[in-house]
Amino acid sequence: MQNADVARIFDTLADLLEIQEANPFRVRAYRNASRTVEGLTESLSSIIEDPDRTLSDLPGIGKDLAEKIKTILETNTLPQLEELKSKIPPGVVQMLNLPGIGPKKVAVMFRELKVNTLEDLRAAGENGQISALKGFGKKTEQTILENIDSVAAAEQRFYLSDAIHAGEAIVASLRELESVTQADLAGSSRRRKETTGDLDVLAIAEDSEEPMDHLAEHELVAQVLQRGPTKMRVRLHLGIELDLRVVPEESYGAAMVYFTGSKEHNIVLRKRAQERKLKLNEYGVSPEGKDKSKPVRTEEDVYKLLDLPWIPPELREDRGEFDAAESDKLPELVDVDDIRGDLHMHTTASDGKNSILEMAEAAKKLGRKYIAITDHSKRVSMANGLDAKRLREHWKDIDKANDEIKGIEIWKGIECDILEDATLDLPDDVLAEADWVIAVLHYGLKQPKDQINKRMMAAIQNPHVHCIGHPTGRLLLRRPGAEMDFHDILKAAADHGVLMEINASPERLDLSDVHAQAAADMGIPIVIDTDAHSTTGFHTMKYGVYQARRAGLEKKHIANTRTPKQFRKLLRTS
Ligand code: DGT
Ligand code: CA
Ligand code: CA
Repeated sequence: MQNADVARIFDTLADLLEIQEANPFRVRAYRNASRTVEGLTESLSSIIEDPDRTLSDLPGIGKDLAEKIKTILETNTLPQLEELKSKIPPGVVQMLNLPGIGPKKVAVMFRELKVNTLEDLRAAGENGQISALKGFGKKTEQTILENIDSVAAAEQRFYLSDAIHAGEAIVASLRELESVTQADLAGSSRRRKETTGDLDVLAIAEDSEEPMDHLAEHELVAQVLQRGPTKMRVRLHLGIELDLRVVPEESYGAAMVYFTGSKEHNIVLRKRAQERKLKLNEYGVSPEGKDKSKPVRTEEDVYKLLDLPWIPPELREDRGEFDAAESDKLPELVDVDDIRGDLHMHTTASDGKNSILEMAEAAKKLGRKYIAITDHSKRVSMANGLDAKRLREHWKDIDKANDEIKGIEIWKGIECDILEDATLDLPDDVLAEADWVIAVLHYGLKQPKDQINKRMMAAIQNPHVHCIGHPTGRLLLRRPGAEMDFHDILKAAADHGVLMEINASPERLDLSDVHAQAAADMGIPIVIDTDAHSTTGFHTMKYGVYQARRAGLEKKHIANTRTPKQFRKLLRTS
């Protein structure tokens, strides 16, 4: 939780209260608090930790709001917010994103038209019911109808892998155009955030019509939504929308910084500019009071004017990158070429599509020096999980494959379920024979926190477990992970010499960036694994590496950048 998250919660609370037509003074109190928090130059937690200071000294923050801030920092939410959310349908909250529509108008539509979803609202508009409301009109109704699709799409997020795949293809094709001298991906996918809202692309072109015509005709594009002289918005067949902006060469650096974001990072940059009597925006950096910008062709130019080294996009979240940059301690982020091993994958023995040898050959082609075959244990019956007997047979096959192939080591592994009752799915004497044991949660993810803690602790304390795989069990865009006391679990893992995985599968990316950073901070080696279920599944390694980069991790933090021999030295000796 950062200040910006707290501010956002207060803003949402104010919006929801306003939709409920609550007391305007209460609404204003939350809005003011949000502004105060957003404008702080230090973190709320640092104020709380300072014995000489108290939150209620901040303007607009009374005792009650100070308590609420503490609750948010501890629980990531507020009981009031959850209660309001349960009363106001999510579709109604989405209506706030319609241009020109604020909470007051949403309140009227919610009350008078009884609309619960954007589709309800569309129907009401098509029947002329919106324009019949007091304070609305034909024009407002028209604007609402025109923007419902965009608002509905904006709420939807996409896996980074899907977004980046399309975004990079479009950028590559723009670069080939005659009039285009440069094109790049910006926005959250350049920052490698695990999910993407929309794609942002910037280009320098002598003739802005050429790239726009090209985009309109691109095979990935389904529809042109807007087109102006230098800006265009399209929807791809994938469903995701993409903004293309054609930018003058001399402000390209400023535009790249601005549209790469994050918003939180940009806020700090603008503050630094102000401190230096400069104005920073997407067009450039200009001395205060003058319109003429200094030329900022590259991002380096922009950062330099703010007395900073260039900061890698993955770190631009206002999560400590400025302190690191100022003290010359920006990490040298791990690169996908640093990866030497891959220690989580499946074969036809459970739910994979290829044999042991096929997997090993494919991994070797990618330059891997060692892999672990980690098929499922028996609890995962729908994936044909292995019991002790089948597993031992399977390991004999791995021995055979190892003899047949040169240049890569194949380790005898298992992805062993941590059962609901906090026992492991296979007996200790079997696990003891493995080269590599990953313990994972698959079932009972909704168990109470205490039981999840107990399961994780039991796995970590088992002397044969080497690593916890996809630690929270979350599936992005589909289900949250299990609730657990993560800090305590990391502490135990550090104490027992258990490694933590970043599962590179694009729908998992588990550990998250924040969790991975916390684990590495505690000295826990991180393993980035593909969890490949076929030879084509190895390409996802880069997404795991991106996640590690967002966590600020270097080669030394990632266990599988080591040689097999060095890697073995990290393993607990049971
Ligand atoms: P997304 O699309 O939700 O995955 O996230 P982003 O980060 O790509 O956000 P987007 O597409 O709304 O805007 C692209 C960048 O433009 C964003 O990272 C920072 C910048 N930006 C957009 N709106 C604002 C704003 O209101 N203030 C500031 N400072 N920057 C903004
Ligand atoms: Ca975006
Ligand atoms: Ca955008």
